[in-house]
Amino acid sequence: MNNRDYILNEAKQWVIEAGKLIKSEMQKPYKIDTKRDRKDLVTEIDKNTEQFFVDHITKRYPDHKILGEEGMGEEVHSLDGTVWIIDPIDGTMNFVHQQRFFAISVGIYHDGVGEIGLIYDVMNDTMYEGIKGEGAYKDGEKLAPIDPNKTLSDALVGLNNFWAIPNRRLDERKIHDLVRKVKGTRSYGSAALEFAYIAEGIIDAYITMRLQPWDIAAGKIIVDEVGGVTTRVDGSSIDMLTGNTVICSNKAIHESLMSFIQQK
Ligand code: 2AM
Ligand code: CA
Ligand code: CA
Ligand code: CA
Repeated sequence: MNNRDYILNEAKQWVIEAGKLIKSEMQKPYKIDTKRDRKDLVTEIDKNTEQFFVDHITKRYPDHKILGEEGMGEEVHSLDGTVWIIDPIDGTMNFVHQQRFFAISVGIYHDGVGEIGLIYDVMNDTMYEGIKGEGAYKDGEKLAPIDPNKTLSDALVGLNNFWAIPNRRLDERKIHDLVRKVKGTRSYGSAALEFAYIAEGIIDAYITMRLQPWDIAAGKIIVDEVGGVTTRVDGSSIDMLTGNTVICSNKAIHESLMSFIQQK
């Protein structure tokens, strides 16, 4: 991507502007709908924010493609060319119920390679960014590599609540064992922020059974830049066009988590 710095600066400006829009729209009444079930929320602010990005990107970069959670971009069937993978509000449940702990997530991929990742914690006005080959930053300060020596028993691990419920992918007794083994678990309700916290080194792993490309796209780029690993739970590569299981952590914890899940 030859004009990467230019795109980075523009993308960052749009993200900050979108954050301001969200902050002002959330002061007024807004419509809340459900998607798959009563726990899966979407608001008109999610949609308006995605539309904001689509309007800016298509005007400035008509040949770029946009894959967004709320479907305001076009259908994307390949990662050829430049693709913006956008979650306008990651953590909509937090947004609606808590008015905090949500993020804008923007990953920019070129021919399938993650070049720029932005995760913006709107209410804290905190910008995490990852630039392939250059590093990861929090509010402009370079983030240190994550601790490669930390092991599972020392780890604070992000988990989602459905781990507590019997599910077809995994025997929940394994999770009980995992919870016993690790140092602690956390459930933040925003996948993007869990990735950002791993990059920052304030949690050590994130494991979840189903995320979409827009939940992962920016986070993977940021975590890559501090030496973390993000794959599906069987160790295979993330597919940025479909749903994925996800493990994200340093290499050592990643291996422990994979064998924990695979053991009979
Ligand atoms: P969202 O808020 O953008 O929907 C916590 O539930 C995390 O999982 C959030 O990052 C949320 O993203 C994501 N998630 C993915 N699929 C979801 C679903 N079907 N219902 C609720 N959250 C989902
Ligand atoms: Ca959603
Ligand atoms: Ca999301
Ligand atoms: Ca979302």
